[in-house]
Amino acid sequence: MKKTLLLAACSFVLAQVTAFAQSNPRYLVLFKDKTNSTYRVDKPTEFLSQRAVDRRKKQNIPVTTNDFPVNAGYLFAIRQIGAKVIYPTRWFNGALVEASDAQLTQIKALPFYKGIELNLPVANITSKSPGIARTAATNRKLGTTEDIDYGKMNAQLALMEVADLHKKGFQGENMLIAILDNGFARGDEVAYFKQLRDEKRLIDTHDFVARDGNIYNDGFHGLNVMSTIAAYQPGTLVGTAFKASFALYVTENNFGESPYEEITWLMAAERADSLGADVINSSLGYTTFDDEFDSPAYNHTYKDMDGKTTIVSRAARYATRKGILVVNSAGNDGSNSWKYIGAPADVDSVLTVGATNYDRSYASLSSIGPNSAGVRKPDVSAVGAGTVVGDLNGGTSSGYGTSFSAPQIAGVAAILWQAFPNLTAQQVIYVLKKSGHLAATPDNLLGYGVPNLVKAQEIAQNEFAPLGTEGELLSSVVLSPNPAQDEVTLTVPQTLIGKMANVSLFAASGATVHSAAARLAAKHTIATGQLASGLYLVRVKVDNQERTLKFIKR
Ligand SMILES: [Ca+2]
Ligand SMILES: [Ca+2]
Repeated sequence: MKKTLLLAACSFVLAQVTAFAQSNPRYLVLFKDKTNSTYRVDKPTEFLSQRAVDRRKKQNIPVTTNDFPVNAGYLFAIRQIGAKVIYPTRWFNGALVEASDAQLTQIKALPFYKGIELNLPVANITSKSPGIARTAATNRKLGTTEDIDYGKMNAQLALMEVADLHKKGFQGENMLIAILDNGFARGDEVAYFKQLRDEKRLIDTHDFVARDGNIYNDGFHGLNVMSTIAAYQPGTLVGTAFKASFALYVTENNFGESPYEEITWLMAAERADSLGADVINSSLGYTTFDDEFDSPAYNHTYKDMDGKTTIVSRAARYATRKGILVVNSAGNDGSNSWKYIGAPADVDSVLTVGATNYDRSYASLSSIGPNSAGVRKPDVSAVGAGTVVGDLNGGTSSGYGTSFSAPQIAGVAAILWQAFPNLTAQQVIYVLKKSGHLAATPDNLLGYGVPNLVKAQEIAQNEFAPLGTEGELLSSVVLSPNPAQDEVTLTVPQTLIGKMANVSLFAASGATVHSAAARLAAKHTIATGQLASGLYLVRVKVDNQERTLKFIKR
């Protein structure tokens, strides 16, 4: 089944598509080493964002030479030959290069040349191919009118008790989620992302396929996917982590399937890492390819689904080792000949998501496990048959596929991690699995089943709460908004809720404006309406630990 986008009713391409002039083949050229690097592991902010460094530090993940950018001299040497360097890759230590046969021969003679991934060229498919059926998403009514707050998304969220964490104030603030997909058409217009745009929570975008600087002129599968996390239109649709920040990357080419898309996935994951993303959602998967790539040389087999073989799975594995929580759709091959999960859903450390019906039963489209090394997959599941998604017209549609169960879980993982910031990404995965409705009897259809956030909080509290010191926990207190008008709110991690704290407000001069002891709730609001304009400091003190946060009063 050649369907990379993991939805059952597929998307069509919205706008005109850029024709890419591409004369020479492209290769993922690998380098022998990173010697003579000007970078040092003890100065990581020279090549990683502070956020990326902090994410590692929090999880005790060392910065290594694998994190170094590739040797700039090697890229220069390739360019000197006349070949075009499209993207370098830190993790694979190489570069995606466009080269003629003659240029390739010269590249192979370079002293640092190690080899070519797959030993074959890859190409960005440029012509229309029948790889993806282009039918509009169907708009089936769900017949549920139970809830008004979450509107049509209520039923899918209620199964996981998402509201419980939302009510406590964990809605994704300050969590950064990268979405790798085929495009986000009208993401810049639809009303259900208005709050996201107004609050400037879209912090990075890139189109790795067309490289045209526009993520809104390609497909809209990414829009549907993102809506299940990010939509905020109470009464109609509200996503699982609607206050999170986002990085949106186009890595999937609508015009067919090729190994090139595994490489764009790698490039996007590296960029998400550099930026400091906490979570990656990928509603994508790779099995067999189209056109000239539909050959044994390129196509994957079930045996390759061991989590270590395909380019995209190795890329996902690197991402998880850097402390990113990678969520991937299981695939929609449950009812056809492929049947099994695709790549990178086969990676053991990736949170692989299957699809259920609304009664938590197995949706027959959902790809099954285990991976070919025998690791149980999927890990967890969510509604993927008739998932309510935001559509191109700003309304809702029903989506079918693990494409739409995975991002719900990505948002759920983000808010759980926000509530328990002392956990590692792999511990968040463990907690989610253990909270699943099939935790006692996991299987290869739905894994541990549909997670439950009430149970997940209990598990996290019981098994992991002692691991974070108050000082570490205080470091994840978030103050918003900044600048402020009438009030500022401190969002407090779950593990500090109920603790006695001393909260003080100081002017920049050091004069105490206000000081009070309080039992911490998830949200602690301080009135600031009466304050003169200027810089202020808020100090939160729990036992002998304290943290000071700044804000500007307008
Ligand atoms: Ca584009
Ligand atoms: Ca494709």
